[in-house]
Amino acid sequence: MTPTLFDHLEQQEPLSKELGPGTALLRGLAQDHEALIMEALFAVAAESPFRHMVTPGGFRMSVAMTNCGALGWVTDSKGYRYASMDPETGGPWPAMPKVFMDLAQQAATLAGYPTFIPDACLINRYEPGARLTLHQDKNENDFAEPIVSVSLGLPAVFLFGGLERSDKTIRLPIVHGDVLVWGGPARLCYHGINPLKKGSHPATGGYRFNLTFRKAG
Ligand code: MD3
Ligand code: FE
Repeated sequence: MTPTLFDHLEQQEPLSKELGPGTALLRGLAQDHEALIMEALFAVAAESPFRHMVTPGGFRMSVAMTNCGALGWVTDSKGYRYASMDPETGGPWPAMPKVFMDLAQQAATLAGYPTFIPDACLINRYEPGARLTLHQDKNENDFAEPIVSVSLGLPAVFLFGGLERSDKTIRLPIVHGDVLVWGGPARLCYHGINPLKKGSHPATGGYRFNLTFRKAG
């Protein structure tokens, strides 16, 4: 059955109890548009290809990344930042597809952030074994702005902690189509993704993709 607007609203309350105020888990919100989203994602990647960035510490990230929108997240020997140009192509990042913007704004509105206008969409591609170790997202200008995260393809275990790296983490299984909104007191919480398990998904093959929408500038 197709989820209704009301279903998504109803699901926010139990999640807020689990992850804290300011958050919302909109299970399956992206599913209705999965074909359009994947088509747009591959069009972005045709223009700005996925690449494994190397951190200032010299580590090659296991997650491959690209971006769309006015700003894109990058890391290199000089640090972590948002940039208006793709360092691989020398040109601007691809425009944010309308289906991305519409989904991000719908999710933000359902979560109580009706004025959210993202200017950056980081696209993460996970292959089996790829992971994101516990970190905070601190490269954006205004932490009052939420982050909207869209998961596609293979399932993952999301780790969600507190404001200190040493705080205890909870494990949240995330599947294709799930949309998470992180704002308010949760915005600066540590989080990560456990190593991806091997598998195959009809929409993405052997990968998991994650879109994170931010107002970075
Ligand atoms: C909780 N991406 O790109 S998205 C990232 O699935 C990132 O690729 C993960 O963490 C992924 O930085 C997780 C969920 C997420 C994003 C931002 C958050 C959770 C967050 C900011 C604060 C708290
Ligand atoms: Fe993050």
